[in-house]
Amino acid sequence: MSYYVTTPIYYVNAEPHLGHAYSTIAADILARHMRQRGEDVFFLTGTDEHGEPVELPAEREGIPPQELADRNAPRFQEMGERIGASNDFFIRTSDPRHAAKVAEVMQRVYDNGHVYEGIYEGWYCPRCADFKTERELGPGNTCPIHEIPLEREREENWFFRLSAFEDDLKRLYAERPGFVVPHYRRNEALSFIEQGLDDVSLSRPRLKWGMVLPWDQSQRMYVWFDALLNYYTALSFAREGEDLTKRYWPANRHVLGKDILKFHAVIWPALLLAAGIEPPRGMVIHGFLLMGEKKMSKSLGNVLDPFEAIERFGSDALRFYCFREVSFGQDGAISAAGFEARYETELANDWGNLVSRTLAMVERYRDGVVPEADADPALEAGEDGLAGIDERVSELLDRIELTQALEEIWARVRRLNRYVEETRPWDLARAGDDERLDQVLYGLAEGIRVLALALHAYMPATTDRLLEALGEPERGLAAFGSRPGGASIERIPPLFPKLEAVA
Ligand code: ME8
Repeated sequence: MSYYVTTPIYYVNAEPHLGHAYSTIAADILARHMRQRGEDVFFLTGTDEHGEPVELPAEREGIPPQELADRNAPRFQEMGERIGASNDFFIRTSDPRHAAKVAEVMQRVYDNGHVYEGIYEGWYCPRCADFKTERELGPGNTCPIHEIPLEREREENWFFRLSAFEDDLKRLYAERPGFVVPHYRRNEALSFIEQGLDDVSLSRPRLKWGMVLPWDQSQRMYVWFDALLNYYTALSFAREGEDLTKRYWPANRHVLGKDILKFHAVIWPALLLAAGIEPPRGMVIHGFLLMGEKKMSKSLGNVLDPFEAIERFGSDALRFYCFREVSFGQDGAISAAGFEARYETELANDWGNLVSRTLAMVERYRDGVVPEADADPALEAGEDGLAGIDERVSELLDRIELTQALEEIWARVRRLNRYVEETRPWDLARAGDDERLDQVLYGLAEGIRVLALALHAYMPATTDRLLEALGEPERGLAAFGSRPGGASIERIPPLFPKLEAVA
């Protein structure tokens, strides 16, 4: 089956920060997990290069917006590579192939009678590229996200008849209970729809940096229309000489932050319906990473640089930390000190030591060959038993419980550590209890193999190293079934070296 997952496309007004990396990692975990399940996955990310969020900072720097985009888009591409994102394509909305497809879709919306000319008046935030309702305004008519004073704007423009889609949207939400997850974000979006929808402005006469409307050359398109369509347009040109639309559309999951819920959960499906295109199957809304009490954001200047964090801790540690520290879906504070603490206790000690000890004991007591033995029922059974961990993780990831799935895996890491303490293989070796030692070493080697497979979507680089050392070429779910002993293993340097050694 096909599985299409996307991230938001990020504004190229500045360099990427950890908030962007967070969405990309979440989508990457889903993409990698679905590949492990043998699905035909397409994973898209990219950059949003039009509109005032890019035009205004470029103007301040005195350079053309395309130049700013050309400078920052490669940084987002590089961020993806550094964090181990396995995206199949990176879309840039300044790509003329995107523009051509957007024009085609928007012309259909026009031909279907869903746009009209009118006058707009409202509070506009140029950083969000969004009009705020009176209810959304911060104190003193400020943007609640960027904390800047907003201007009251009045202008003539084209409107998208969003109000006409109220019933269609309600039906869509009723038919697909999992359309927006988590459920509290679904309720938020639905209550927004139920309060009654206003039409939205589709073009802006003052805008200099954006796509011209196909039916009115005097106006440029409001950036959100061109941006949302990236998820659809990319499939038509991502692969040279092939149109992937039929194969992957509609998307299974759009991953995004709660700041852009309304655009995705309300405007986006309506726009697709207006163009006669099937809406996406679902979207995943996460909370904000906070530094202290505030959202980490470029404009507030309190960002954690993902490049620096990777330099110090490695990309897998960063991927792990984000999903372990902050319960996926909720807002959560992160900090360098918290990262360091989790790195030491959970990655270097719990997991890293378990791996090192197991490999060392197999080498010392069994010449580096995993003994042939039957599985120890003590490791398989119970709440935190190894049996069925693949199904448990799959079931949780189907519900987009990224933090809970990781906790399930971690419960088994802790269990294996307890097992080492309880069975004391060194005593078994001293006492010459070969049969029991075989069983314990087999259980530990199998345990870390299965957990490495389960952790693979979260920490692809280090689990690859470990699985190679264990002589396990497979990454798919099929490999979760127990493997007989006999494999030769290799000792490898610590997966997560102590930080003193890193610094
Ligand atoms: O909104 N915590 O782009 P953007 C968690 N171009 N996630 C965060 C975050 C934080 N502190 N900060 C940013 C745009 N994000 C539009 C999107 S999509 C068709 C167009 C993540 O550069 C999160 O996914 O402002 C958020 O929704 C997105 O970056 C906003 O990125």
